[in-house]
Amino acid sequence: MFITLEGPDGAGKTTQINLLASIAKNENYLLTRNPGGTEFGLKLREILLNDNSVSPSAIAELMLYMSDRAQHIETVIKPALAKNQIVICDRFIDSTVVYQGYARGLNIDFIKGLNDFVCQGLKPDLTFLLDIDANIGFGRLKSKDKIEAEGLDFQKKVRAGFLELASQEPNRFEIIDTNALNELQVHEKIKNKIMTYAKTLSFQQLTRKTFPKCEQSL
Ligand code: Z5A
Repeated sequence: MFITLEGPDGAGKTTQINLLASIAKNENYLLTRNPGGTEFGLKLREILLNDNSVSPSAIAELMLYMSDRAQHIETVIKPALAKNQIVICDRFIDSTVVYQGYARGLNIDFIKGLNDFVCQGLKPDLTFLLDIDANIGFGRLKSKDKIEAEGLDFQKKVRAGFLELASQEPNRFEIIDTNALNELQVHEKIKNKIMTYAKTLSFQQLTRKTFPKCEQSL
């Protein structure tokens, strides 16, 4: 099972990944992130978000996020899924479509095609969209990295982009409105959904093994 957390800046993804770590201890989970889920990715992350001495163009930035993802999938995500681990990733393909596509203005279909190429058929089973009003999310940030420094209008495009993607794939996305929920309330919602989803999956796998001819009706 491959789960991703997405959302505008300040929506609480990092907080939720940390809270999930508390239930992940005894389970077969891997918690990871984009960008920066590998040693190579950490170097790219520094260039992309913190190093103010360089300014990659929008296309160069896109390619760096894709490089980070390619390495991450090959060396971390695929091996973990092959060991039947539940992989939970802080940001993934949707962030690229939203930040480099909807917000920076690069071609969205081209980015989706690049994602398909880099992911080699891998797609999240379930994506939590932590939705937040851009003003509130932006107000929560204590310090701002290079992308967050783009400002409030950029954040508004980001939020609208995520909501648009969620409307295109309602079966994959689970939207959580975090505007009026505290950190633990959001955590409960995420945890419950993951537990329910995991049970449904194991039930389906068991049924497929026992009644293979029923597979199409599942
Ligand atoms: N990016 C991209 O452009 N293209 C791509 O393909 C990918 C990424 C993969 C990653 O930075 C950046 O890379 C990101 C998009 C871009 N944009 N930026 N910057 P990151 O991973 O370091 O940053 P982030 O994912 O945006 O995290 P963040 O900005 O730190 O926000 P967050 O993780 O969503 O929020 P948080 O750190 O958990 O919480 C922020 C504060 O709010 C903190 O004080 C919490 O205690 C508080 N908080 C959290 N939840 C709540 C609730 N429910 N109520 C009240 N207060 C809360």
